[in-house]
Amino acid sequence: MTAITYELIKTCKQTGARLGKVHTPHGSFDTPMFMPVGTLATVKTMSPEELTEMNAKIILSNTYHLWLRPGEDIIRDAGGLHAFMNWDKAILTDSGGFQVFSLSDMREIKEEGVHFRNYLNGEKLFLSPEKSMQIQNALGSDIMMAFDECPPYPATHDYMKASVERTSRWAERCLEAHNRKNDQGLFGIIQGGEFEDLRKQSAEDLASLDFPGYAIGGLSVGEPKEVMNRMLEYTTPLMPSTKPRYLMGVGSPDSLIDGAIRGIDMFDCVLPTRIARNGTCMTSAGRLVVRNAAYARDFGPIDDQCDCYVCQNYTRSYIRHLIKCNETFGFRLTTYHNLYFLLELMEKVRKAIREDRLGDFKEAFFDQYGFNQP
Ligand code: PRF
Ligand code: ZN
Repeated sequence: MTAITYELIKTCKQTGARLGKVHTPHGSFDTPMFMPVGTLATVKTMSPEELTEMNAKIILSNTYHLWLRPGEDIIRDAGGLHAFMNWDKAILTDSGGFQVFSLSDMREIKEEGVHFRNYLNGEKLFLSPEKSMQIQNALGSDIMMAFDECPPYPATHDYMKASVERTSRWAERCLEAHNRKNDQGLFGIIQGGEFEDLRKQSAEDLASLDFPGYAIGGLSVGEPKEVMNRMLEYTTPLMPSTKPRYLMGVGSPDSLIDGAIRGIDMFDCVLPTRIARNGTCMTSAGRLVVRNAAYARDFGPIDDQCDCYVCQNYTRSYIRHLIKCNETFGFRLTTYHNLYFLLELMEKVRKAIREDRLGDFKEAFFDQYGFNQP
């Protein structure tokens, strides 16, 4: 039995985008889908009830952070991550590799794994494919990610080739070490940076290992947007069409639409929650920095086209005041709105695919959001 299955419902005649459904042991979700990030077993400032209310069906959490605090043994003894955090829908956990690379400057990559220092206290640590699987098995996420290397941008072809080959060997070790295949699905991660030949090699290596889903990593790491779109166009046709495709760490509204058009089914990003906590909102007319003085006496909603709980009940003026005073409730309101905005955007994208008009939708959305401006 496989824990994760993908059902392709249709492709958009105008763009080729995919409408589908992913089935997990904790419920199904429609794709393309955005996954809110809850690194430390909480989507910062939101309760599970609020996430449910805004129609989130799957959230993401992190192996690395939960390993350090509170430790995977505590979460296993609590009955797994779902029980620990009171979230009964799907959870995806990232493998820890990316977090080690982005949080630690003291690290050494070896064939067996990565040696690095705990970013909290400097203690020496070691993470490997086997260790990542053991932690993710203890957490009990529905979708686990393979332990990979995401090299910084730009990297040389030589470095990237060695890295891709090691990531493929690590992927094989992950499959070997994963011992809850009946109720947890493990996704492989395609790397290769901006090099087509290496993307191809990575995609083929991983496809031969038959994972229940595949991610594209190593993008949105500082490269120009055109490079990301070109790599997606090149890579998604090399991925099995019967499995879900996940673009890691991408969550700006334009990239979600551009990704869906190139055949991506799943996305995650800290962007909506992170910018919310410094007073920035995503709206149908573009980004709005609600903490700006211009909104001091603005008694309208964050987005007059949004029907979320926040936009129905609170004004820009009030939210600005809360955030200027560092009041927690202000961060809750902007976080709620931003997540609602992206989940709603994906709902509109799915409707447009169903009706074969995602290209028209993109055009209209980009005009309104301001992406088509010179
Ligand atoms: N690998 C893993 N997690 C990730 C990435 C990756 O390449 C990215 C790159 N955008 C975000 N999160 N394991
Ligand atoms: Zn709203």
